[in-house]
Amino acid sequence: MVTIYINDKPYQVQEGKTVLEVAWELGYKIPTLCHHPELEPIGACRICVVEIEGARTLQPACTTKVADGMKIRTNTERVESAVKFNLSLIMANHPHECMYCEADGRCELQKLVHMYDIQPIFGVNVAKEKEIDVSSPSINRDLSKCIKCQRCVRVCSEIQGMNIYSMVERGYETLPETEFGIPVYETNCISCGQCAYLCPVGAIYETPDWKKVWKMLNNKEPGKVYVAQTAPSVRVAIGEEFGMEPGTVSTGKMVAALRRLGFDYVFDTNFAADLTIMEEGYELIHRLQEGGKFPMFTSCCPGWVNEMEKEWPELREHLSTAKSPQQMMSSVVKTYFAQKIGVKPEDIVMVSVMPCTAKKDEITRPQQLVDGIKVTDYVITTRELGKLIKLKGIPFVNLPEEEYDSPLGTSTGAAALFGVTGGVMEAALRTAYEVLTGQRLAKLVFEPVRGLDGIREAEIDINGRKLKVAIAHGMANVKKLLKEMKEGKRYYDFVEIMACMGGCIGGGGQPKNLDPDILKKRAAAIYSIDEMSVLRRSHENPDIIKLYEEFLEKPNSHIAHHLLHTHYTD
Ligand code: HC0
Ligand code: SF4
Repeated sequence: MVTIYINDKPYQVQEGKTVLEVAWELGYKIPTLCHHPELEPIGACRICVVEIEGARTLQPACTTKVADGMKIRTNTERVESAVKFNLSLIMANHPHECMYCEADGRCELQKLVHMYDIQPIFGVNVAKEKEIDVSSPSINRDLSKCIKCQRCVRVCSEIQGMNIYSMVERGYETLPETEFGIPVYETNCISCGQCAYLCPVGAIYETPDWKKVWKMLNNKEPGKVYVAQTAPSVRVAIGEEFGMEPGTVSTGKMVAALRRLGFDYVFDTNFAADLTIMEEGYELIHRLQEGGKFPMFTSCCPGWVNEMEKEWPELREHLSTAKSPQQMMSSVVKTYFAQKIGVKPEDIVMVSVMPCTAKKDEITRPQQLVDGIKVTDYVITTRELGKLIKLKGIPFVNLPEEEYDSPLGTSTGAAALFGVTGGVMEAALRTAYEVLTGQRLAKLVFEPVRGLDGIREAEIDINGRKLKVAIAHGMANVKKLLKEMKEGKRYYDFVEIMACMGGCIGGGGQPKNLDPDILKKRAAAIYSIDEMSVLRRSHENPDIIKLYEEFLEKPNSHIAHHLLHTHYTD
C-alpha cells in the first residue's frame, strides 16, 4: 500500500493501480472518454487530466500509476480549463446532431459537454459527413461521429482478438477503419457488437430495429398476434437503463413493460433454455453412449458460430446441432403455440429482446428457417427495449411485477444460468448427471465452472467416466483455448463457448456501464435467480415435460430435429 493525497485528503491505496482507478474507487468522478475499465489505458483523449505536485504538465489519470506521497489535484481551475479546451476541440470536429443520434441520452460526450458548458469555439465545426456502413444486420457505423478514443479498436483486438479495425490516417482524419475500408459485414466480424457496447458516442451502434418494432406496435394489424420473448440476461440489466442499481432483477417489471408496449403474449427465453438443455444434453448423452464427435461444443452463441464457420471449419461437426434458445422459442411459438391458439404461423410476429447484437445476425441465417418461415421476425437489444419503454412514457421503476404468459413462460434456475459464462455448462451437467446416473445431485452448484476467469476447466465423474469440460468467454480467450486444443495441449469432452466477456451479461446490446464490477454484479443477480427458483433442473420443468408429451415426443425425436436443430456452413 502507498499513501497518496487527493485534493489534500490522505488515502492508503494499492500500489500498481492508476490514479484514475483509485480515484474512481474513492468516489472522485474524474471524466474520461477513451478509458474503459475493460481495456488497457492509452491516455488518448486527455479528458482525465489531473495536477500532480512536482510535474510540470497536467498528467492523464488513466495512465499515471500511483506513487507513495503523490499529491493529486482533480478540481483546480487549470484542470477544468484543460478539460474544457480538450472537449471544445472534440466538439469542433463532431456533428452537432444529438437529436437524431442513436446515442442520444446515453452519449458520454453529450453528458460532458453539458456538464462543462462547452460552446462551439468561434462557431467552427469541421466535422465531415461520412457514409453510414449499414452492411451488417447487427451493427451500423457512422464514423462522422467518431471521437478517436479507439475503444472499438482495443476491445476488438485486446478482448476479442478479432482485429477487425485499426486506426488509419493521421490527425483529424484518423479513424478506426476495417481493412481496405470494406463494409464491416464483409470482414471476419462475428457481429458480437462489443465495439458498439464500448463506443462512448453514436459512431457504432446496434442496427436500430427498435424503429420497425415501434412502428409495428403502433399500427397493429387485426388478426396478427404480437409475441415477445426475453433472454436470460436482459432481466438483470434492463433496470440500469432506468437508473436502478446494477444487479437488480427486474423480470416482472420488464414483462409488465412489454405488455404496455402492446405485446399480446410475453414468453420467457429461459423456457427455451430448458428446452435447449434437453436437446443438447441428450445429444451429449447420445454421443457418450453411442459414440460421436468429441469434444462437443455448445452452439447457442451466434458470435461463436460465426467465428467457427469463418476460422475453425474443422470443428463444424463438433458443435451441437441444437439451435439457440432464441430460435427454439420462436420455432415452438410458430408451431405448437400457433396450433394451440388457432392461428397461422405467418400471423404471428415474434420479437426477441436480447443482450446481443449477433442475435440480429442469427435470424438472417437461411438454415434457421422452419418450413420456409423466418421464426424470429425482429431482435431488439436491452438498450433498444429501454428506448422503447422511455418513448412510450412507461414508468418502468414503478411498474408492478407481472408474470410471463403460459405455457412458454415457466423456467428453471438452470435456464437462468445461461446468461452468465459457465451457465450453459452447469445447466447441462445437472441434467446429464441425473439422467445418466439416475441419481439426484446432492449439491447443484458446480463451483469450478463459475467465476469470470477467461478459461476454466473441470472434471466430473459420471458413472465412473470422467467427463472433462472447459469454458471460455471473450473471443481472445476462446482463440487461445482452441489453439491449444488444436496443438494437443488440452483435451476436453464438452466445451462451452461464449463470445462476450462474462457471457451474455456482457453482450454487445447491454446497457453501457463504466462500473468496473458490472459483470460481477450482473452475474450475482443471475445466480440469485437460480438460488431462489423452486425448480432448478431443466428436465423437471413441467411445461417442458408437457411440450414433449403433447408435441415433440422426446428429446432428439424426428420432429424435435426438424424444429429445434440446425446445421452449419463452411
Ligand atoms: Fe444469451 Fe441464450 S443465454 S445466447 O447468452 O443459449 O443473447 O441472455 O438469450 O438464445 O437462453 C443471448 C442471453 C440468450 C439464447 C438463452 C443461449
Ligand atoms: Fe451474443 Fe451472448 Fe454470444 Fe455475446 S456471448 S455474442 S451476447 S450470444
